[in-house]
Amino acid sequence: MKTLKIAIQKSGRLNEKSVELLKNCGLSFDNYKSSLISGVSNFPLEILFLRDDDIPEYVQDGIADLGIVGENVIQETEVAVSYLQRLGFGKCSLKIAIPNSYHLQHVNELSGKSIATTYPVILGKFLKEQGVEADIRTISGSVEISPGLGLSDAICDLVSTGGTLKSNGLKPFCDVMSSEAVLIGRPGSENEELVQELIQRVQSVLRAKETKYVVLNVHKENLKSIIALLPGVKSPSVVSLAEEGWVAVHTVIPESDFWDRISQLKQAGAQGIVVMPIEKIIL
Ligand code: PRT
Ligand code: ZN
Repeated sequence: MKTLKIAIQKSGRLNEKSVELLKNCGLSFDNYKSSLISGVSNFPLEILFLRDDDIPEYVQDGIADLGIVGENVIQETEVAVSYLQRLGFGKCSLKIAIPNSYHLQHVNELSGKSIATTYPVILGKFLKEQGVEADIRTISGSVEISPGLGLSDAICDLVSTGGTLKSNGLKPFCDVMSSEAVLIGRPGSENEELVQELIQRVQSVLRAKETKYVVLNVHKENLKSIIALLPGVKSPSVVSLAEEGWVAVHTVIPESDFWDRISQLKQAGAQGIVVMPIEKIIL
């Protein structure tokens, strides 16, 4: 059987979460910072540790079967890879930002202005779509200091908290794209079965992350209204308690509206609510 290869970032913002995801998939491997490749002992898989910029091409060219990388890098490198799964981490937006002293209202007003970026391909497409003719200045890093140095009027860079823009006297002007880490693959991979097995493991970990396991006690007279509030994978399990008239309800609740649901449950008579993380959900 062929050994699959997955490329992940060697160091940087996506490394830790990528390693954590693979470990949560039950894969056992050493994560030595010095090595470029690591074998997985309990799955036919090798992990390649690379610079994120190289990952899309490695996958496109078949050097790796799979990769974990930000959408921004995929779009910028313009490679032919398929998105297999959005991973929910590394979230950020590519934004055009302008100095605080500028009072621009509409994207059109960027015409004739210079914009420094490390994303000339994505920015070029965006400006074309908007019908804006601006001067794109491609630089290799520290984009945020370029207006201050007089190198450009505006910048186009990734933003997550907005702190970098703020501390450089810049403000967001418009969104170019939003991005998160994605699992990518190559259409028609020779080892489709193993790829599918890995995707299923990844999806079961992601599903589990989106939900919490909840156990609560309720008097039988309130059980109906509690059940009406619960989604569950199917229906909740109801277990009798030693105390007459009381039951324990076991269920899963989506992380997204968790606190709202808990307060509704309390109002409906739930007591002794215990919340636990879920490791995997296999459908
Ligand atoms: O060495 P290698 O080439 O592998 O890494 P890198 O330095 O190119 O990338 P790295 O590790 O910085 O980022 C990897 C990926 O993380 C990016 O491609 C994005 O998909 C994602 N990501 C998420 C971010 C950010 N958030 C982010 N905030 N990448 C970069 N930033 C930078 C941004 O460029 C700016 O300098 O953080 C600064 C802004 O952050 P805030 O929080 O101040 O807004
Ligand atoms: Zn990079």
